[in-house]
Amino acid sequence: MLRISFPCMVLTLLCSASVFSAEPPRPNILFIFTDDHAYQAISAYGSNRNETPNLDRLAKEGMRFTNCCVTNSLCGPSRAVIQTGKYSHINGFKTNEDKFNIDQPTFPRMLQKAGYQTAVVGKWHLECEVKGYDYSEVLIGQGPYYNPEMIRNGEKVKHMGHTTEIITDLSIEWLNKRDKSKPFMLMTQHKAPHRSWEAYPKYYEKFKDRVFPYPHNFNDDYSGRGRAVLEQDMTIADTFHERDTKLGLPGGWNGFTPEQKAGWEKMYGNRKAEYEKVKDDPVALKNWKYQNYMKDYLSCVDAVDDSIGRLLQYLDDNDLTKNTVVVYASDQGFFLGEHGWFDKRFMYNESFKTPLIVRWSGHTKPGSVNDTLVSNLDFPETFLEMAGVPIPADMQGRSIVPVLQGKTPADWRTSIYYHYYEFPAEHMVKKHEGVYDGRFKLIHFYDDIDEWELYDLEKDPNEMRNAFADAQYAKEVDRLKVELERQKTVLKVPPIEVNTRSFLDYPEETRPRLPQYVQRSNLLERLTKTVGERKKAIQGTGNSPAP
Ligand SMILES: [Ca+2]
Repeated sequence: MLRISFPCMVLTLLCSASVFSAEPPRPNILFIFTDDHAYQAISAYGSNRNETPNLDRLAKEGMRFTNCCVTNSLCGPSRAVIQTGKYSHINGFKTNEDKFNIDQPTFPRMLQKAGYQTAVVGKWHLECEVKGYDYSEVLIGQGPYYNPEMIRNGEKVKHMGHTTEIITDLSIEWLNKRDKSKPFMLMTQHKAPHRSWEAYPKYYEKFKDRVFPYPHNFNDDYSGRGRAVLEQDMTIADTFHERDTKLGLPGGWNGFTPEQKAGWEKMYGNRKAEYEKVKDDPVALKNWKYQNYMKDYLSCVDAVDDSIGRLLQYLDDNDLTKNTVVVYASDQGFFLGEHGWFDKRFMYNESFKTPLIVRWSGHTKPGSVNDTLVSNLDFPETFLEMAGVPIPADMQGRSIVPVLQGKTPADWRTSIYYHYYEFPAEHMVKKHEGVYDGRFKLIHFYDDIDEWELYDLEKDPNEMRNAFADAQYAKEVDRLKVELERQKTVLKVPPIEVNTRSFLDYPEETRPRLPQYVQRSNLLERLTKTVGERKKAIQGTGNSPAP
């Protein structure tokens, strides 16, 4: 007779019990990520300029975040933060001029080690080899809107067609041929809607004759604020160049097919004639640029929304909806004419906050809206927790899994730290750091400046009035200065260097660190003139209303 000892029998029973009452399978993760997609251009976020039915569907079926703040509002740095869960000063990727050290710990590699199949398709922009993925097919640098050359697992591959559609096709192809015995983590990362917003005829048609409303601070004259906003180079009026207005040809024009050239002509053939009519009237010219900016940008968003629709449909058709977490986010926000601007970089809301929508069946309450302070810094920790992988102690964010389940921990962060480094550089946004606590925002601009700003977002949601020197806010200033120092200590931020002499005021021969871009574009000459005009305008009538 076979004798089985009692402890052994218990163990056998326990083992078989765990097989039969198996935990639910680990979820798949589909991370859909865009470049420069402003929350103001998503109808679920209340856009008054466009409709995004597929993103709206995701929000209706999942949780939408209203306070997802990035730590450094720039393309490459944001991606590095998501790979590592660490701030730019720790992961080493502070500006778009940097290269990412891919050999540091990254979350895709941790998921891969834990048995996930990992893939990335689309924009990579970390200026390094792709590692941590079973399959990768990425754009080179920024990549074009048409006919992209991509790097598939290390080999160059040329594609013909629209980049947004190609990235979607490749994502679906990979989903079809993946190893279905393993959970997956797929990052579908669009180039769109990044500058220079080159539309596809199919999407442009809808916007062709539309007239878009203007943000009410479209004609902001920057009064009541300091040198940082005065000395930037990112206005629709002054900084737009020929590719932005489509008076010039797009990147890769010579490789366009005759059909693509005809499509381009159909969309943009009238621009030169329209320009001739407005070019001598600065007000009409600025408005014309804005209207075209919206047509082009929102067409690119439309293509992204279609892509999301296709991916959601794929999950539905393949019985994957229930066990796949879908996360939609952008690398940061974008200005769509607010303060007269395009681009990002500043800690002001339009660029500091990024859309975040998460659908996780059985976990996120359908149609919920959450205002917890979360960040792109939290994404990798969240993915690791979803996959049951331990979160390394040196990651600086926090998993939002409990937040997604509607149970925000009592000790959740009450403020978030921000730091932007790329100066002097394109758009000339000065270095700054700051903290935001959900209502107040304290910003310190430094390097060739030493100026502070405070905004009360409840009373001044568009950040038009710097309240730093207002005695009424002295308490808030003191409190947030302490909080800023506390955050810097916890996050191990090195000290900053302050210099009060403006970059623009140095004689040419002694000006420090003049980057190539600044030399090439006559930026300083142009900016010096523009800043002079802005100062004069402030002496004049003050902010004029939007059209
Ligand atoms: Ca970006």
